[in-house]
Amino acid sequence: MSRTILHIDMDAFFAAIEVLDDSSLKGKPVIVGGSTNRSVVSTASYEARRFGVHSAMPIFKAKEKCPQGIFLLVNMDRYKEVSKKVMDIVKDFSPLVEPVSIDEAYLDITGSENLLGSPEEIARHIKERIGKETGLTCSIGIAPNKFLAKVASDMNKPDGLTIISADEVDTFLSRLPVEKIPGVGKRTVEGLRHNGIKKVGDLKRFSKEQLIRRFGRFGSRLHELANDRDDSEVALEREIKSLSSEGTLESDTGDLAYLKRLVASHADKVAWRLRREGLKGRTVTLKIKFDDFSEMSKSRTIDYPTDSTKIISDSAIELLFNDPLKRKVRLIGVAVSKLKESGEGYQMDLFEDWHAQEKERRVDETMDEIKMRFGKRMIKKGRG
Ligand code: TTP
Ligand code: MG
Repeated sequence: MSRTILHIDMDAFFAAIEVLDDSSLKGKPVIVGGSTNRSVVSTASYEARRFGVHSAMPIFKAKEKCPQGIFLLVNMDRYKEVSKKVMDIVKDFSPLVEPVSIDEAYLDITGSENLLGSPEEIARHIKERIGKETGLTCSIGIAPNKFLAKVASDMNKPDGLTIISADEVDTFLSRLPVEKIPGVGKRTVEGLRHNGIKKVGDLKRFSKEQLIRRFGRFGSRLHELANDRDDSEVALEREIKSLSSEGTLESDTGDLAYLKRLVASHADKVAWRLRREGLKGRTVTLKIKFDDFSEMSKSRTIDYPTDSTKIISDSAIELLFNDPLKRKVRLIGVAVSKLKESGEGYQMDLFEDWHAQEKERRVDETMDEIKMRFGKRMIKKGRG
């Protein structure tokens, strides 16, 4: 059955909120990002983009390109508050809403025509309500699948509304440059071009097997997209109750120094995912499976929710050293539960070790920034 999917993406989100909160910034090149010259731009207003400033560009470079720019610090709590407002509005239009990032969501409105009007009318109505209730503009794409809806929302930014109807899909794909595929990096684009593939439609000449051979797992996705077989569904937001990372060892061991390193690495992964999801947790659990397949898990609840690599890692390592191991270990992992959103108040200055925590927070922030820029595998803390 043909579906109708909407993709909504707010325009210059962080920068637009800053302008909303300070009308003297209207029409000016506003750049939101980190505080030091080593940090990067989160986003820039469309005025600033004209100078060549864009997300992920180092701040010092943005300053070179746009010396008259107004540089502001990220105010995540405020952006989250607005994001919630937007998501609440969107949820009035369909029970099937999938928020994908702070400023973006998919809606499945298949079969809503009778109740809410044509897809275009629904989109206009959403834009109008977001405008009235938040003072911000968004861009919406409408298409028969998620991939094309996302591509469409990006086509007429800002304040855009783009519709790709079912009978336009083929023509659209045959003209769509491959670099517009979400998730396609420079290297893949080069690889594709090297094979004479410039448009998504050009991929049709290749079988699924050929594409997999050349591009790995992503090849199968490329085949789907080119042949209009993006069946991925709009998935409801699930509440995350706990985050974990675990792994089976290459061989069973009782080597505590080695296990300690593994625990630290799992803790690092969990903490990074917590920060990425904007969550903090209070209970740290160490899970162990022994060589006879018996399992054990030990937990420790700390006084305040955390997303710090060091705190989670230290707690898990403490649990590891608490009691002697009764057998060799086959699998080990770390989980964090009792989660809450990072923004939900906790007065850090109530704690004596505020400075230590603040220092760790900065270390984590720097690590995260490097991970985002160069890929997760690049760095591991030199601990353990
Ligand atoms: P985007 O929707 O990619 O960008 P945008 O909303 O600022 O601009 P556009 O009009 O092109 O949609 O991202 C949403 C927010 O996420 C953005 O305002 C800031 C943040 N962000 C970062 O912090 N770092 C990044 O590298 C990107 C791409 C976004
Ligand atoms: Mg956006």
